[in-house]
Amino acid sequence: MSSITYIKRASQLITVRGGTKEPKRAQAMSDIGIIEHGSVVVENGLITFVGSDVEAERYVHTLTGHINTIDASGKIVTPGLIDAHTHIVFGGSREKELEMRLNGAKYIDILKAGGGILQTTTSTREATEEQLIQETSKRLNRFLQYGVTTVEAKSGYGLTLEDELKQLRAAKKLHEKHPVDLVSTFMGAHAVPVEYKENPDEFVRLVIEEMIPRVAEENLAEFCDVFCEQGVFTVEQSEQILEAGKVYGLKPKIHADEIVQFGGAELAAKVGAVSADHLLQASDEGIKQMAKRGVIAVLLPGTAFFLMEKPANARKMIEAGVPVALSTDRNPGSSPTESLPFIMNLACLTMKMTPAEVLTACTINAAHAIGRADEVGSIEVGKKGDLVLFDAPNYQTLQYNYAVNLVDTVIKKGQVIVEGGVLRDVPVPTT
Ligand code: IZC
Ligand code: ZN
Repeated sequence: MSSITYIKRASQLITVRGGTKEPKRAQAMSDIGIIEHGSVVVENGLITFVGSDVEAERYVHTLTGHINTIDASGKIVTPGLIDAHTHIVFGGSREKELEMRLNGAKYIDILKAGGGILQTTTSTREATEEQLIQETSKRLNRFLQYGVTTVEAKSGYGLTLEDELKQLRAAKKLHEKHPVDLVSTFMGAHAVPVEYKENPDEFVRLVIEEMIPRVAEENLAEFCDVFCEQGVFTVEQSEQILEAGKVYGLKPKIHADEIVQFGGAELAAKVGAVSADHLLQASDEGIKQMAKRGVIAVLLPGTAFFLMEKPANARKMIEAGVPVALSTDRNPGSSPTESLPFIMNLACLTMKMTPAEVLTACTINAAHAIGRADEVGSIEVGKKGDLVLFDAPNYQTLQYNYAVNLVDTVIKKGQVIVEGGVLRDVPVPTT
């Protein structure tokens, strides 16, 4: 039976069209393809019509079968938001770190002392795949309530072959069963586990020779990521890991220049990374090279906020022609939030991105950062019917109101998942 969803009378339809082939850069990031008084039609999960209300009425008259009509009067409609950088699959929690940090401890020192990522590694190793699925489903449900319909999910809290596979298998099952789509990244090089503390190169060898081939063989990830940072993985180790991933078809991503200027942006350009993420301390030369090579900057202003640091220089990157995406960085240590709309607020208020640039960064550019620009990230014919109705008459209102949730309706592949801000019954996936 065919299913038709017709969303009409949007005060503004924010299509973000025109960026499917290449991510939007510079001035093009401000071009969000607004249709005033616009309508969208989704048939069998895919968008089949985008245009004015008047044209839409004519189109809908040609259709047969039941039509689920949604009146978007007074609201804007955007593509489903995309979160291109999360560490969403994990066990345990780290709330004690806040008081430690308020007392002056630094995020990286907590890690070096065996806490931080290593603490989450202990609790993730203890969790079963089923427990990881249950915990992560709750986080995905919250993402949906914030209008997020696609998320990237990194491994990196297992740090043994079996525990990394467990995290990635959990993400794969969630992708199959939860309404949110997940895109997986292997990040075995997230931290050096305690058992390799005295011999980090041996751990790098394990990542390269055992983990990457197995992850690729089981088809559990599309990307490979590394925490390239002073005291974590060196530029040389990161390069070896990302090059090894490429041999197995895993596209490179990199946690770059978050805490100190370390050459991460330059390495991203050198290995042809799809994205370089964080970039708080990226050098001018690194930014230039990223622009030249087309590396997307995934900026995470929520992490800077939560760690009480100065955020990345988004304006400099946009002006240099680097395509910018935004993400929550959802993880239990440096960014415990699913609110991508709040990250959008922070991007405006702390990095001076404009409301239009911010929308591009959380839709089509984020889609490019996870290799999904041909399927999602804009409201264009042929793409998935992933849409959000925000209770705002124009897109500026979305950024003007901060830390409030203006999501009214979330539509995933043409199906209404969130209605009046409330999540409909989502079956909790099981293994
Ligand atoms: O658990 O702290 N930055 N990895 C790199 C993280 C943050 C996640 C964590
Ligand atoms: Zn991260």
